[in-house]
Amino acid sequence: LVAAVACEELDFPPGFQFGAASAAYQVEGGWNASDKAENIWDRFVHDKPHFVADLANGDVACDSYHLWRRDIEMAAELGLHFYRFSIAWSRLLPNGFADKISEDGLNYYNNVIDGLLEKGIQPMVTLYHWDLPQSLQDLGGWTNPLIVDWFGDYARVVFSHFADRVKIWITINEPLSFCDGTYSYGTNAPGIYDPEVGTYLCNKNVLLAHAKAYRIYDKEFREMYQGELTLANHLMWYEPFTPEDEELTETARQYMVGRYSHAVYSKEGGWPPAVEQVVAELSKAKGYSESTLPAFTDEEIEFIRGTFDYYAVNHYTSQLTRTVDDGSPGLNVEYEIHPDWKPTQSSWFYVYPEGIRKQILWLRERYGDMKFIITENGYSSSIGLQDTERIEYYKEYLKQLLLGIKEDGLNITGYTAWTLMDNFEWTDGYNSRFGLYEVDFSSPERTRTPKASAEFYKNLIRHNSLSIYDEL
Ligand code: GBH
Repeated sequence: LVAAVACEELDFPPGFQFGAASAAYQVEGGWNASDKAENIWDRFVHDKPHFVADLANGDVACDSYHLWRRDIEMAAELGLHFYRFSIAWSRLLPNGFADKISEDGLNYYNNVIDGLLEKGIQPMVTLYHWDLPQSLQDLGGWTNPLIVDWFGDYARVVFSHFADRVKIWITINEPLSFCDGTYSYGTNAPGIYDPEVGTYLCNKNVLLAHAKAYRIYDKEFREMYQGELTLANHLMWYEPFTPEDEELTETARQYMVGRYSHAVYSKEGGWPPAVEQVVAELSKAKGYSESTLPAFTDEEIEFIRGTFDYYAVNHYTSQLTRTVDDGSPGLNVEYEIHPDWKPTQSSWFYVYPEGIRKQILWLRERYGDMKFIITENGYSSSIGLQDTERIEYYKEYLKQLLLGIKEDGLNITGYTAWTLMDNFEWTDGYNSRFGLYEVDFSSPERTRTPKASAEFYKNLIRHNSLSIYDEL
């Protein structure tokens, strides 16, 4: 009896959905195939190759542009309920604008979508995973407010061609990673360092662009297709170093997560007050005449507020936050790693399973009860098929999600492993590997081989339970 109870505790709720994810630039290759136009990652890796480890690039990557049949076969081997992939804007709309739709682009994504559905796998589609058409970057990219309409037009093209078969959508993946990554750190394409102004222009336009796509779907497609949309946020959980650090830790969370969530998910909308305060203080100290965080009008606040059907959680890791009270303006926090947290192959990434549960509880507390889908979670290792550490990682993080579901009553309905196969890990090139399948990047065939974790994931899905692993 005891064993039976213990077993049940490790079951996922009936109907829980498991998937795996990828992103266009990281897997497709075919960077100039047919009429595909250049995007900001193509430009970045060709013009500034030293930004990427080993001068690697995604020109060929996993060659999924040609090998998509094998990708679908892998998804089927794993028994995935859904496969999350992204559409390359510049493959579908070579001009960036909706004036010209690529036939080959349409065919490619139709093939992937239909191929998945034939195997009973639901497509989950991301509209934007960081690969802006270069032509739009040349007009200012995410800092130009017109991008709200450009993105809306792109979204409408995508919906009108694919929304009959795609029911679950992510408009924009991790604005934190590409707004802050580009403008605050200069390490993301297009690598323009402008932390005081650029980052916040990007923030505002991203939120409006997301809302635009959502409103277009609402008005023109929802009645017919009944899909679900939101944006996906990268959530790094912040844990206070000591109880005295709690207050500033909360500000850090608002800066990191609230900046991309409050406008969409909170009752009142707009920027989180703590973020307004931090940026206003900093701007004043730097001599700007007003805050460099662009204000929202009342109409904009209403336009963005409530544009979600679920919350998309991309979570990998946590950090400790420690107050440095040196009286300087802005957010006086230092970020550290707990000595017990195990490192991974990625410099930013340490293992702290409890963080994922705490992060989602925080979201529910701030924004109310809603449906959560884990849209990315996974482990970074070096090359190798015997990836026991990845299996450990999945078990531990999934166990925390089960605790969140069963003990806290969190409404988590799905989980997405990042990633189906090893791929181009942005500025880490091909050194950090997150795949369930290994990819041989030295072979022209880009041979894919299941790792031990693929077998683990397959069994987990088949049993809908972690109970098959007695060592838990
Ligand atoms: C996600 O980003 C992405 O959605 C996905 O494309 C990516 O492959 C996956 O996770 C794994 O990284 O090296 O100090 O400049 C997760 C958040 C944002 C973490 C960018 C690494 C670079 C930090 N990532 N960040 S640094």
